[in-house]
Amino acid sequence: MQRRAFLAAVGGGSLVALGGCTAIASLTESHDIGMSAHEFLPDAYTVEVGDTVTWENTGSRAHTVTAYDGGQPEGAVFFSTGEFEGENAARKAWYDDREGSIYTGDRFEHTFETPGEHEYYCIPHERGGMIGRIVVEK
Ligand SMILES: [Cu+2]
Repeated sequence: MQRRAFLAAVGGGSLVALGGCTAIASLTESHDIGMSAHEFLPDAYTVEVGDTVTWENTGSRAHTVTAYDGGQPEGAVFFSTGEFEGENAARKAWYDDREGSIYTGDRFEHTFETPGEHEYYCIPHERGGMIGRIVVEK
């Protein structure tokens, strides 16, 4: 009786361990959008309402993900690294203190609840064309 209970516990333990490995493996591969030195990869990405998009800085320079206030569908929630209230606040914080920057290996995620096109950019590399778009379908 006791031996059987012990074996059952060991069996359960290895299942948990395997589950842990799987979780770690998927964590390292689970971004949707990467970032090179001056681009979002890919720069256009389509999801469905309620989906969460994960960005990861896969490059070596600091970047931001900053929504354009004027580039969102009606009623959409503003999104940005640093979780600012709006684009002006995000820009000011970045120019003042580099707030909102994400560095190599850092991630940012946002859940899109409003259908339509969401335009965003990286504050330091906007002029270099680091601009992206999330298309949210119903
Ligand atoms: Cu950038």
